[in-house]
Amino acid sequence: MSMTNRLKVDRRDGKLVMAHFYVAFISLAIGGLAGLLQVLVRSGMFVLPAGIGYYQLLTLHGVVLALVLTTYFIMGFQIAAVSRTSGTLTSKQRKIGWTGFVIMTIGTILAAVMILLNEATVLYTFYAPLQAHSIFYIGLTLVIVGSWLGSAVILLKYRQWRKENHKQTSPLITFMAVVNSIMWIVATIGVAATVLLQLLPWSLGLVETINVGVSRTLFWYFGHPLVYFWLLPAYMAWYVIIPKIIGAKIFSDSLARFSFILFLLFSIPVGFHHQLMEPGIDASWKFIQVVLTFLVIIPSLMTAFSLFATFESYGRSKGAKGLFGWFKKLPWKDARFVVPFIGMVAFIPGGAGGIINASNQMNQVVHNTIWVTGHFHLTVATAVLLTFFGISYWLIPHLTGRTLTKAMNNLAITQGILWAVGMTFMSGAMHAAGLLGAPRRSSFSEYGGASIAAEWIPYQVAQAVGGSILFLSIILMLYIIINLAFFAPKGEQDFPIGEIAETAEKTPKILENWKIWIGITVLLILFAYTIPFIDMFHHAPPGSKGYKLW
Ligand code: HAS
Ligand code: CU
Repeated sequence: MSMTNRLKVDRRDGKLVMAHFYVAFISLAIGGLAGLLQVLVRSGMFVLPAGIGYYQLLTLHGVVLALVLTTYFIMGFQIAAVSRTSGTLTSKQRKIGWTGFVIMTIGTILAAVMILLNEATVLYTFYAPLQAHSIFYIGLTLVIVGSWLGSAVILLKYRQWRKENHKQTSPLITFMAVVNSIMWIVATIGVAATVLLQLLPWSLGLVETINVGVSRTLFWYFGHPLVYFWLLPAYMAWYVIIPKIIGAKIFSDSLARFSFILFLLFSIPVGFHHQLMEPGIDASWKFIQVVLTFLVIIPSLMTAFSLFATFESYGRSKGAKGLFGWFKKLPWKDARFVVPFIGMVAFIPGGAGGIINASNQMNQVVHNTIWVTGHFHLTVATAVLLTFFGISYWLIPHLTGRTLTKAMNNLAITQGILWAVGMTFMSGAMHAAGLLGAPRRSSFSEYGGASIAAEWIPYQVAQAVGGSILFLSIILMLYIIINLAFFAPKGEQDFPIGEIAETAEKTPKILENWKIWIGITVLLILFAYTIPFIDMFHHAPPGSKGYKLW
């Protein structure tokens, strides 16, 4: 298989990828600054200048980081990975990629402008009955449509590869990008439905009221697979790229593919674990979706197992002894490994917190507290983001024909360590304050001198300390990225793609039988959602008018 792998991403494909990355890193700068200001406000020691609202800032933070940065980075990375392993894009495919990029960018600008004008202070989940300006929803629609074109590029390239390579197993990372793209398309149908059929006509005044339950359910039908859409590209790097960087082999091709298939099956029919405290959904359907949520934990446990196996067998091949001797043999001076590794470690408590969230009764303790914010800053904002940073440290010089110098490599390790320290403070304090009942998504308040609120304040100060360290780390990150894009010495930087261990089993053909997997995905979705949706329409309370609470 590795013989069909080309070693370099074509220059024209590289430009398309870099265009995505520029938007992603501009978003990081804006979102990071917003985050810094938020922790300062919440420490009680800082007031926002110039009439900027706390919730306006929080909306900006969530939208540019959770939605814009992630989507652009992922689209860019997947295109690079597929171009590297399945061949340069055809000019038609590249044209579709650019069209998608332009449409997404117009949408992003429209949405961002409405947030800056304080016409869309609805946070990144844009829940009804909070009502934003219609242009905000039009912007979101364009982002979704643009991302479908970006996904189409991946699927078209894969189809072409399949035609040209009968009977062979596809390159692993291409296969993974295909799974993520299919999942994305199926999931975004939900958010497109609520935006186009509910939120947009309602914000335009074409209809007076909205069915809030249906809208939130369609949102979470999309919102949960959204978090796996962020995670899977990190897993692509963990399964395929990290082994090559450390000089090991991929533990098992079939296991990696199978875990991705499980994500496709179980990522979508689980949205109710975000709605466990909501009325209007029968408890038995919540229970069923909680069971499905526990099934989607399995592929992550498989991933953890496979990574430990890779690390341990590599260490032993280098002569490591004892239970943990392999640990010392890992390349601790290579930022391309260390930065994502910090992400992997963070995902252990991050994932464990997720299991707590999903456990029905425990959700009552943590729901809508800042514990949840702590959870997703470990998962998306550490495990995923540090992996994306780790990827950028070799992919950007690869695409711009430069090299990661020793000095930048060391700076990148510092960046990762600063992130770990800052996030330990910030996320740790968020988890602790959440258990004491501190609400999420709320500006600073002493709640009329309530003694319980006084207990939260030291944690809010700790969050500000952590958030400030994280901001320093972002500045370092941006400095390194600018160096790698424009100033680093010319040279060759590898695009590492791991090879499969000789001991691994042959990959069964059924793993590429899309009819079966997409079929089961659809059946599971219909099973988990049909009756709850019928109930929601049947027993709908009167619709809600729009609220503008800012
Ligand atoms: Fe979550 C809320 C449940 C994973 C993101 N989650 C959120 C929100 C976000 C988010 C953004 O059930 C807030 C949404 C909002 O605004 O309201 N989550 C889970 C569960 C998992 C999970 C069960 N979440 C993620 C991932 C995210 C993410 C991944 C982003 C990327 N989450 C919930 C629930 C809520 C929720 C409820 C709603 C809460 C509420 O009430 O509102 C699972 O997928 C987690 C499984 C993962 C593991 C960890 C495996 C470990 C690995 C690392 C191996 C490392 C190695 C290296 C080998 C079990 C793979 C170590 C080496 C050494 C030497 C140490
Ligand atoms: Cu979820």
